[in-house]
Amino acid sequence: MATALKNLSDYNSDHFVDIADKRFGLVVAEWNREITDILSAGAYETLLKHGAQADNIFRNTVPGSFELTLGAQLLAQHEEIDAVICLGVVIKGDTKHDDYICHAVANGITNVGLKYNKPVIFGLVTTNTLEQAWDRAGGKHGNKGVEAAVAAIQMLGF
Ligand code: RBF
Repeated sequence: MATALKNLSDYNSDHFVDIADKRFGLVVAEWNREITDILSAGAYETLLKHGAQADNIFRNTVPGSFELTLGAQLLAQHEEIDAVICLGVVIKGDTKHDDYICHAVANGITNVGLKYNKPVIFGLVTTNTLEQAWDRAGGKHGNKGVEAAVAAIQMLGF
């Protein structure tokens, strides 16, 4: 597969903008929480590592990934929030629920970002199996929470 093992977890931070005074919203889905907690920790630690202040990171949970859009909007609407990071895990099942959820979130958070003119990052891990999700939460495909935080920082420097 062309994208095998390609990820942003090995990023180059040389040109990162100063985020010491930036405020971040983290929206984390509680569905598959054992995995989303790891994504969330990865994002949080990455923001701190690159200079964000703990007091400037506002973490909120929503029941499932479908609610990430509203959670993002409730944070993004505040002028003082500079970027929002959405984190969730959607695993394919016997029905098409995953399609509906993923498309809704992709469209929804895109619209929130465009409406408020600020980065709203898509940190939704969408996999066929639980194992593939673990691979993306600190496993062989890195930690997508880390990558989501990196994407937020990169966009703040745009
Ligand atoms: N939320 C997730 O974050 N990940 C899932 O894999 C997931 N699977 C779901 C499967 C079904 C059949 C349903 C009904 C909901 C699922 N949800 C999942 C929850 C969804 O995102 C949302 O929280 C609920 O549908 C309430 O709006």
